[in-house]
Amino acid sequence: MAGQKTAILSVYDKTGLLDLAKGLHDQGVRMLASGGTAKMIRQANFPIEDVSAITKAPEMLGGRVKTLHPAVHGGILARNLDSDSKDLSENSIDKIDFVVCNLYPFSETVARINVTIPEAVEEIDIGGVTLLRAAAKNHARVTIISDPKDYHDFLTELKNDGEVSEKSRNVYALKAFEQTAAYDSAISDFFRKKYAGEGEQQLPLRYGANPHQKPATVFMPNSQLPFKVLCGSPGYINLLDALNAWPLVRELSKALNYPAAASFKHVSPAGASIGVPLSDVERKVYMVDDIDGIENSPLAQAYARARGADRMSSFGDMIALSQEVDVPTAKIISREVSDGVIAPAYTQEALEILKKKKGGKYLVLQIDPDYVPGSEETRTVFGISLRQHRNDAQISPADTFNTIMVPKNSPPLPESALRDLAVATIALKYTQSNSVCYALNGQVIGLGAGQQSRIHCTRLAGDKADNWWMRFHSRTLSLKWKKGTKRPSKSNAIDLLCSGLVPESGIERDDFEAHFEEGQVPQPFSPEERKEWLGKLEGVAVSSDAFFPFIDNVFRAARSGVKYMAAPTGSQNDGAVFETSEKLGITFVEQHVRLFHH
Ligand code: 93A
Repeated sequence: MAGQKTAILSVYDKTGLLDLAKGLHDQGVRMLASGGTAKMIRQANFPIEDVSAITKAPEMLGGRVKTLHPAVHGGILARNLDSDSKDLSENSIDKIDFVVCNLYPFSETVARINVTIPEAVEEIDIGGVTLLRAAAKNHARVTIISDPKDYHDFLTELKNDGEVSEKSRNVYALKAFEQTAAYDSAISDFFRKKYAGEGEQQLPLRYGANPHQKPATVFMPNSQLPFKVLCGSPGYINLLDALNAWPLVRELSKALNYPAAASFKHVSPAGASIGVPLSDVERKVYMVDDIDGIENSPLAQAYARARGADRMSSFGDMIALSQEVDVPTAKIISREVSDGVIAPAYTQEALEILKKKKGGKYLVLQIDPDYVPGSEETRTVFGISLRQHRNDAQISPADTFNTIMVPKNSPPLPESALRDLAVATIALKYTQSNSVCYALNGQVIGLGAGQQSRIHCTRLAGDKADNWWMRFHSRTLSLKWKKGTKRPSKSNAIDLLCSGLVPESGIERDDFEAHFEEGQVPQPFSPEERKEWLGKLEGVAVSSDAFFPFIDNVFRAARSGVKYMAAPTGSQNDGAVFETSEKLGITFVEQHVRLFHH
């Protein structure tokens, strides 16, 4: 029939098929279909031809080849070009106008428990994917219907207008492309689990964020994982920590040309530092005064500082180290409560030490130091995908902190301030927002993470910096521990003392006293003692991941010895913030890049 349109139908899900066949028949469309599809339509007494009517070849290989034929794909892919028409007529092929197809249920099949590989293989649709893809490719002329939900609108349009509009064809083509993409990723997901060596391209995890969140896995779609598991087995949160902590230390080390370390908990740093040499007092405060060889290991000193910044938060940490891990660093790690470590390399001896930790279950990851992630990152939240350009903003002590807002005509910042602002700012880049960080001596001394209010961040970080400094007070340094007191118990008692929370009575008081030698329980700090000692904290640098909306932040920072502040600008109160900083003797630097991180 001249001008008659032709449709190919090949559907696994036969929902709505007879209504569709009726509609197409009513519109005078010639219908061709694969075996089961044709059978159902024929039984309903609509005129239908088998695909073999045009291919002149039977379905074969038990259905593996049904529609794969030039008579089908030539008819679908031909454009309205003379050369294409010539090719078709020389091969006696008719153009196809509509393709209706949906695929074998691969995902449903592999979701079954104990599905075998041969069973899964049989559900890999080849001809259907080819129909979808060919028709979608030629959507300039061909309509591809891949979802039974679209039958109604498709038929309505055909009935009313006698054809399908370009706009509809575009939308249907997009849907078909999305379907083949999802189908292929379901197939590769299945075979990645079966064939990719464990730990190479994928790794099953015990569970996700919580024990009931199973199954859980880590994988790379197109390449090997950039890390190896040398000991233990990583958990989901371990990896979230490691994959934030590693880029932090790599960046810190590159920016400041020092070995760097970070101690992570719940996807924020508890501490981060470069390997500035430790003084004797610092070694004592950080509980590393008995580590042999630490003075010759900048990496060990970096970790001592990162771990020592906030020992309470670092309890059970995930550690990142920028360089090959040596024995002094491994020795510090070996006696702390910690979950795991990620580093580019380990000396044999250091690795042996770490492998003995936690009864052989300590997590040791080796990261490829040359691995660079792609520029885009995608995550799914509540079933919805979000994609963004990775935060590859560069923070450098030489370039990031040059715009001094106050005091006017201020000389360039000293090296130490640039270093500390860089440490604080790079730490924030990998901290859950809102975040504010205080740094001194090349290390984080107080970090406030994940607070919805900026002032709460500034206070939290400031209180941590104060607590850190109270640990340097002679009273804290000369505590007389009862023999056998464990390191975490010492940290807890020190934290109570330094935070001004020493219990006065009751069983909490008994518990506190139990850590000290007879008659050596420390006196709490009086408000005057605290004020006097905190007054000696000076030269501190503060960075913020976004602007300070109110001057209260400056007031709070000034109370913890802050001399340098860096933050993005853009608040209505910028002027007041600068003015307040100047009055309090603080140099305020504009840091041009907002650094929210989630
Ligand atoms: O095994 S296949 O990949 N080989 C083919 O040539 C082929 N053509 C269509 N499967 C093929 N199909 C699929 O058959 C379609 O995607 C559809 O899911 C199914 C419809 O088969 P039937 O019409 O026999 O029920």
